[in-house]
Amino acid sequence: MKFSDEHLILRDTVRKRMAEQDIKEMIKKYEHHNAPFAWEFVRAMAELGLTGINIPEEYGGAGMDNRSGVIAIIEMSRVWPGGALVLGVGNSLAGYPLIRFGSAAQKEKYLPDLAAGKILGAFCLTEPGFGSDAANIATFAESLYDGYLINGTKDFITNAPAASFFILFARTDKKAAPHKGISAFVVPMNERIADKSIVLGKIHHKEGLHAAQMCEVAFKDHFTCHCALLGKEGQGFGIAMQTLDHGRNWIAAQLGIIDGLFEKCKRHAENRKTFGLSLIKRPAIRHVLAKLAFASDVSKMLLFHSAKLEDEDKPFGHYASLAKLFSSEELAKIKGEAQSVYGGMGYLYESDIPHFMTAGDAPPIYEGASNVQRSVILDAWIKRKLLLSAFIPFHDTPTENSLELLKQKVERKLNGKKALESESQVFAFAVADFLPLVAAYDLLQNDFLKEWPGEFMHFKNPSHILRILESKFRKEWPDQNKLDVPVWDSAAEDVL
Ligand code: COS
Repeated sequence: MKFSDEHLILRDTVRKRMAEQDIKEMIKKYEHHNAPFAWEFVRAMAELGLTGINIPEEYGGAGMDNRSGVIAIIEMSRVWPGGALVLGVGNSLAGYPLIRFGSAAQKEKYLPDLAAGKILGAFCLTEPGFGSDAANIATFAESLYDGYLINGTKDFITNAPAASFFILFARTDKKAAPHKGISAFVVPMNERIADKSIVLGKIHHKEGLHAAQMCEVAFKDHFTCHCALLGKEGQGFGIAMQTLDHGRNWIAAQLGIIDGLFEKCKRHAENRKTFGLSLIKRPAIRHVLAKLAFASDVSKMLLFHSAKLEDEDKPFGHYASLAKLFSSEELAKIKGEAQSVYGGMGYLYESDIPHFMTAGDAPPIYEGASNVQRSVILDAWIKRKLLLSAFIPFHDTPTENSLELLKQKVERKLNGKKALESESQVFAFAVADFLPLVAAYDLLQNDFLKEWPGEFMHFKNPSHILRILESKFRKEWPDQNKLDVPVWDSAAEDVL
């Protein structure tokens, strides 16, 4: 995978900026509940063109590609995951649908200020009763002769407290099939509207990522003109899904949190001695560093491939899901081990580690929880949109069809249903968790071994990753017996 000089310059520029003293001070100032909104950070990133990185130059943006977008977020997340999320949502969930589906007037109205970091937008899809089940949202936009009257409540809306406009999804046709009756709107927000027909709730007190403030947004007889419609009536669900495909790359880019942990742990291990020996010489500590490096590099392979497919205008959504699922689940699994490298210091805020611990809990949950990603991946695999090599080395019975046989088993178990709706989820989800490894193995052999983007990776020699993947295949090949579903089923019966 080749990167251009522009990509490398961007990475170095963002890395250098994020290391400056004023950013450290901003983290102290804004990374706690009830802090003022981090506009100072938005403006600092705007100076580098990062508030409009994908916005076309004609609207004042940097007009850079999707790989640039994820590189910037990786670099921000390495240092400040909460700040990175403000920019991530601003670009991917608010900027992208306007660039992609907005009318000339809508683009003219919002994109220049968005690119300049003067305003932010927010993405209003989730409702108190509908998160994963997005097709069933209840917010209703009644079509009147001169516009729409909107009623309903959205929740978990990142950047809403600071937003100047909302990308809003509402039902416009109650008779149509759930996903066909949804439309998208771009609804302006200003002080005149606030507290009257659009009511913002209190800022939610989250576990972490405090800078990325989030609240409820209630629409109460809110009138908006026909000109607020984004795309055509009934196209809203497709717009939401395509925006989320794009956004999932940006969330996968929060793999920068793994990089941040790796660097902090490595530095600490080099400086700290126990029992007369530097921690970095201790095998158990070195293994944690290797696990973090593996998690980061494999996540990057999946993510860079996904962003490259998107740059080439090819279907990429299933790779975005693979990248998001793998990076976020690995992060959630491994962050405790990283914290343990720090010992008692890792429990103190002055080490910065707790911010990374709490930030690391969010990626498996937001922008499509891990089970949604598992379902998307399985669906794409079964429908042959996700083509993976049939040959898996070192499988107990290595036949060329082993992956095909696994697919047939999953298909039989799902019996025509999606994994989210099925009663045979445990086995199917275990297979979905395994597929990012298979995809990474394919990518390594077909692309990354030839051109290892060493500037972005921890491993100097990718053949080590190949060996780890092969050993994981041997150990983790999804097998019904290993999962022991009946044991867990009867245990569940016992507790329910
Ligand atoms: N791009 C374009 N269209 C898509 C699509 C995508 N990625 N995914 C689905 N669609 C289309 C399908 O093609 C289908 O259209 P047709 O009937 O015209 O063929 C339609 O949407 C319905 O698809 P599907 O039946 O797969 O939808 P489901 O209701 O089963 O929902 C999931 C699928 C669960 C994947 C979807 O609801 C989802 O992503 N939920 C999570 C939402 C989310 O991420 N929320 C976080 C909000 S941001 S913090």
